[in-house]
Amino acid sequence: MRRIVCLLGLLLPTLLLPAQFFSENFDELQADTGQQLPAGWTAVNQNNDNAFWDVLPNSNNFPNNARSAPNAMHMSFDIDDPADDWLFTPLLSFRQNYRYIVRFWYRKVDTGFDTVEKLKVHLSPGIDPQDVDPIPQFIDTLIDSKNYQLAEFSFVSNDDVVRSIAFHAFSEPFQFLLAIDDVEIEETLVNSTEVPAIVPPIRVFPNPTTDILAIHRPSEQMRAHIQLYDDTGRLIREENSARSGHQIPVDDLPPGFYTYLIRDHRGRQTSGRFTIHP
Ligand SMILES: [Ca+2]
Ligand SMILES: [Ca+2]
Repeated sequence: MRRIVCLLGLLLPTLLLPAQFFSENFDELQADTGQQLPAGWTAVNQNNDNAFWDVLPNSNNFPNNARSAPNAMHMSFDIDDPADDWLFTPLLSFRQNYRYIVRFWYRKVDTGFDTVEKLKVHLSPGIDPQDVDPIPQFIDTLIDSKNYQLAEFSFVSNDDVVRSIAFHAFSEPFQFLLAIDDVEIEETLVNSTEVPAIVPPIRVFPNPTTDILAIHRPSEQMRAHIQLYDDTGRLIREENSARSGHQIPVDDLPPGFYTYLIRDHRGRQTSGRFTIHP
C-alpha cells in the first residue's frame, strides 16, 4: 500500500504539470512571393485591401525581424484603410477541465515614427470572422514597442470543444508592421477553480453583483488595466491604473452576463465572467 501511495505521490504532480499542446514559430515558411501561412492556418483580409497577414522573414537589411529565426508573421498596412484582418490557427481540440495558457510574442516594426498597432485575440469555433467569440481573450491597443513583448492569457475549457485562436489586427491607417512570433499553448489538468501558479490569482467579487465589482490582486502596488464587456462583446467600461481593491460601479448596467479582462503590469491577461442581478 505504501508503494502505491508513493507512486501516486510521484504521479500526481506529473499529471498537473503543464504539457505543450500547440506551438508555431513560423520558421518552416519560405519567403516566396504571395501570401505564406503555416499549414492549417487561415488569414481573412476582411476589408479586402492590399494589406494582409503574411510571413516576415529576416533579411540582410533587417536581420532581426523575427524573434526566432528566420521568420515571424506580420500584418502590413494600408495608407487609407484601418486594418481589419484575421489570422486563425488551425482548429484545435480543447479538453474539458483543462486550463490552456496561450503565449505569443508581439511588437511593432520600428519606423522611427510614433506608429501604434492594435491587436485583439479571440477564441473562435470556426475560421470565419463571423464565428468569433465577440469577447476578446487578449487586447492591446497601444503597441508602440519595437521590442518583442510577451502576451499571455489563459482559460479553462468547460467542455470538449474545437476552437481556433483568432488574431485580429485592427490598427489605424498608415501605421507600419505588426509582428507576432512563437505562439505556444500549454495545457494543464485542473478543476475549474484552480489557477496555475504562474498566473497570479485575481479575485473579482461579489459575483453575482448588483452594484459594484471589486478587483483583488495579490500584487497590491501593481496597477492593472481593466475592461468590462457585455454579452455582445461591446466594451462598456475601461479603467487604467487600477490598484488592488479597486471598485467599479456597475449599478447603471442592465442585468445580464458580462466579461472582465484584466491586464497586469507585465502584460499578462486574465478574463472571466460575472453576472449582474436586478
Ligand atoms: Ca486588410
Ligand atoms: Ca520565428
